[in-house]
Amino acid sequence: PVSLEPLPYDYDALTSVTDAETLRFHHDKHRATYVEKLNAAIKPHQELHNMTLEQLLTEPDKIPEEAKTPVKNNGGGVYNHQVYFNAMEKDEFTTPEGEIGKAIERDFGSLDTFMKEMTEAALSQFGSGYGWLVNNNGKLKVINLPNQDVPLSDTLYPLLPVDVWEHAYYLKYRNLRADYIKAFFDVVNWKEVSNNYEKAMRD
Ligand code: MN3
Repeated sequence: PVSLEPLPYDYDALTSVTDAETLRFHHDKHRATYVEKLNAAIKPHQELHNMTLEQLLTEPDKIPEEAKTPVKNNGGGVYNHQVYFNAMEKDEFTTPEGEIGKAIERDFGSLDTFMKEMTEAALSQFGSGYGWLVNNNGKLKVINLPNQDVPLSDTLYPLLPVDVWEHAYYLKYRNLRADYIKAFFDVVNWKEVSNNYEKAMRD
């Protein structure tokens, strides 16, 4: 079974983007529920127990029919929240360095242009979902995906998500999704994004 990873920081560590109450609900309730429901969905199917989370999400042919939808939705919820929570850090605006910094300049022109495109993608996601910075065959790209779909395939690898489900921002920002996205950039953990990029280029 998959377990709930602890947050890599305190509940009050990200106050420039979110408050402790939102973070507590987001992690201890929403994220935990995806973990519980994924485990419940795979429990009756012995053949799924040795598959990694990535395999469960990228090899749908191996999933029995009745488990396909719950594995996709809840497995995606587990995976996406893992990438999201790890991609933030204690309040401190930093900028991407090294290879990821160069790749952002190469593919977007500047960090500002990247942030504009990422904001646009996250804002225009109708309903629940995420804005994503992804590696697309060696090129960085910004996309959005609905619900808990994962950008994980032969051609896509996730680098940085911004969760735009209302549970991520509604307590503090109400309907102002744009304000939440703007503040999100203040807590991006670029070291983690850089690690994700290295993984994407290696695999
Ligand atoms: Mn969420």
